[in-house]
Amino acid sequence: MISEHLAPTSELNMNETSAPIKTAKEELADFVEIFPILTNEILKELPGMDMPPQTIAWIEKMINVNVAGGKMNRGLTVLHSLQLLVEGRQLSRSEIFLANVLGWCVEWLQAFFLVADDIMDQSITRRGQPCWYRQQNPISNNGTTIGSIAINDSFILESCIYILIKKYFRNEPYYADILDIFHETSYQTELGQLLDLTTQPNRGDFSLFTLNTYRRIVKYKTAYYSFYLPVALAMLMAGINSTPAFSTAKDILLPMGEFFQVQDDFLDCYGSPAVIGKIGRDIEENKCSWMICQAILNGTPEQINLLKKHYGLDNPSDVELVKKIYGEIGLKKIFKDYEDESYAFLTSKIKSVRIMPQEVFIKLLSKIYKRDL
Ligand code: GPP
Ligand code: MG
Ligand code: MG
Ligand code: MG
Repeated sequence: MISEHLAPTSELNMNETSAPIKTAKEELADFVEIFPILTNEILKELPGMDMPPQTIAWIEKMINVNVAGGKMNRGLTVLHSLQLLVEGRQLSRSEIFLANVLGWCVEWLQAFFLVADDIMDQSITRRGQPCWYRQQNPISNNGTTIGSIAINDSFILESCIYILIKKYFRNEPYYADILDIFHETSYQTELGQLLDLTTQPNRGDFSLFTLNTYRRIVKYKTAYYSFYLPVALAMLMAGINSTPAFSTAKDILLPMGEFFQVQDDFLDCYGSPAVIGKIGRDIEENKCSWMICQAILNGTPEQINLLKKHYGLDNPSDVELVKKIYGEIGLKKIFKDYEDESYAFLTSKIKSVRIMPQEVFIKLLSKIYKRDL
């Protein structure tokens, strides 16, 4: 059981008073509260690096727009998982703070990816406002947009992660492990993004749109960073060093991440932009989406031929036709059945876990099952 893998309590608790038990709302407030502290850690180094006020203001705005304002599920998962991993013992205030710092590092990583992803996917909105690269350049006096400066901004967001980790974790025994996992996860996600982007160019050729290809893409582009990373960080904080525990976590969290991306693809087509904060573009962008893979598996030869003609075109009437065929094939029902099957599959996998508390996984699954944003 988990206690065998934990560092001695004294090492984690450091004679501090335990924090009082919090409601979910208070936990969220604690998480949100430290965001300005972390942003300030980044900003306060800049005058000493001879950065002019205009540049500091740019970075401040860029961080506020892109890192804050998401669902924060990934970020909060670090603390939630740590709490469950220590099995009943109350966390100290400093443990809660450090778990939340790591949670924000995951949110910073996500911001780095999303700023760049929106450029690559030619997306229009994110979290209910124009994507960063489409926003007005605050410095320009002639109404130009941020445009390709957003590429560099995404790099800056990535660098912030390592500034924060160094500031708060350099003396922790697991410092090298968290650096490694952020680097490894970034690489996995970048490989996933490459797989995503390279299944996109050949419009009308459906040979790459198979479930096997799809599953490889989403495992790499989404599951590692969104599901495995936050839990693995909590495990490292808890002093877990058993390889089988990390393998077990991966064995559940990667399929859970796949399920999450299938939902993302479904919502890209059928979600409400007012709720999800983004306007779907998977059809226009010729993406190897779960929707098109399922349409190919379930459609008649005539329907598939029509899809070949109209999928991947940035034109509202073609998109409408693709959605009409999706409706005829019954993709909503196919998705609903898949969601129920995935839930049953993941639940039964979780029930067989012995090496760590099952609640870590149950909590995550309950956050995403039947989500509409
Ligand atoms: C989600 O794909 C995957 C990512 C955001 C990872 C991007 C990785 C990079 C290395 C840039 P998506 O395009 O379906 O997400 P969304 O629907 O939110 O645009
Ligand atoms: Mg993308
Ligand atoms: Mg995208
Ligand atoms: Mg998407």
